[in-house]
Amino acid sequence: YEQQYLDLMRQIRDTGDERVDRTGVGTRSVFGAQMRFSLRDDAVPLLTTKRVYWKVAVREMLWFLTGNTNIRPLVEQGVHIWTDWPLDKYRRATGEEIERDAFEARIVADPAFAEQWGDLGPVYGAQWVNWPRYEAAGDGLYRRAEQGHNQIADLVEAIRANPGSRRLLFTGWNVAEIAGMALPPCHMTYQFHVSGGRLSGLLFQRSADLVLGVPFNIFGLALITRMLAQQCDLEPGEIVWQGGDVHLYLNHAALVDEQLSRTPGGAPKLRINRRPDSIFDYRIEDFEVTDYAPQAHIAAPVAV
Ligand code: THF
Repeated sequence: YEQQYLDLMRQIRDTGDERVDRTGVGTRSVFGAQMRFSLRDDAVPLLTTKRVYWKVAVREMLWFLTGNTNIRPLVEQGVHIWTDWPLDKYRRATGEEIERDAFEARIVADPAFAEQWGDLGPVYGAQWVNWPRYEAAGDGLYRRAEQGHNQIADLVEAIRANPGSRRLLFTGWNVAEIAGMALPPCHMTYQFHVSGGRLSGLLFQRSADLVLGVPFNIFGLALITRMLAQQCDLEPGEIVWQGGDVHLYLNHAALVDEQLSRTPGGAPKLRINRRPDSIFDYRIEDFEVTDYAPQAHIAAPVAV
């Protein structure tokens, strides 16, 4: 299964268009790519040609499901993958050349500081579980309702009630709120499909950093599909990852060569050791990865 990822990586390295991107780092990219992975028998698409910190991806997914959009709960758990955006904003706004570690320490120590500087705007979680809903307030006016749409809760209900539906999806792409987001959603739309008692998941990702983001995003897709299947008493089927602009950052070139020189091995498995009462009640200890013996981690800089 991992060969699909490595083939895509090689294809972009060898044939991708070189273009200037938003971050100024520069990328090579192809437009439109698909990968499919089976989830049968607890199989999980975790790369073995480098270590992927899967618990970081689980913690991120559980954070999305809380609806929280502040990095504070992530940083408290030692998850640093969202720190660079608030840090960049803070540095620009204040001119203070604060180190990343010091910034994170302040986020954890000072709730008011975290509230002011740690929020990413209405990104993933906010849209997934609390998409703004408006109610009539008379005179043709509308006001924002206290409680928004919970797309995830609605999805669980919809899969249970109407598994043949072609509308089993949720999305983070809220056009009206994109301007307020630190970053518009990359992994933006998830769709699900039930066939023969098995639940499959598909992700459309508009922009895909193949080295850093995609290994997390395909694992995340497998994870949410497994959680939904468990909640809906279905067996896991397969996942389909669909990318729009799929790219390699030019400053990752040497790391890409290193990864492509490695041979994948093993068949990691994901076990969920408890069946929580709802999709919102999973905890990090519920997840276990076995048969995972990856090659060394490859550290790569993130383009902000
Ligand atoms: N921006 C860019 N340029 N790439 C991305 O992958 C990305 N994301 C999210 C938003 N913007 C992005 C942030 N997600 C890492 C992983 C996921 C991220 C951001 C960063 C990362 O640095 N991973 C390292 C270290 C992990 C760790 O130390 O825990 C890794 O090697 O995996 C795509 O969703």
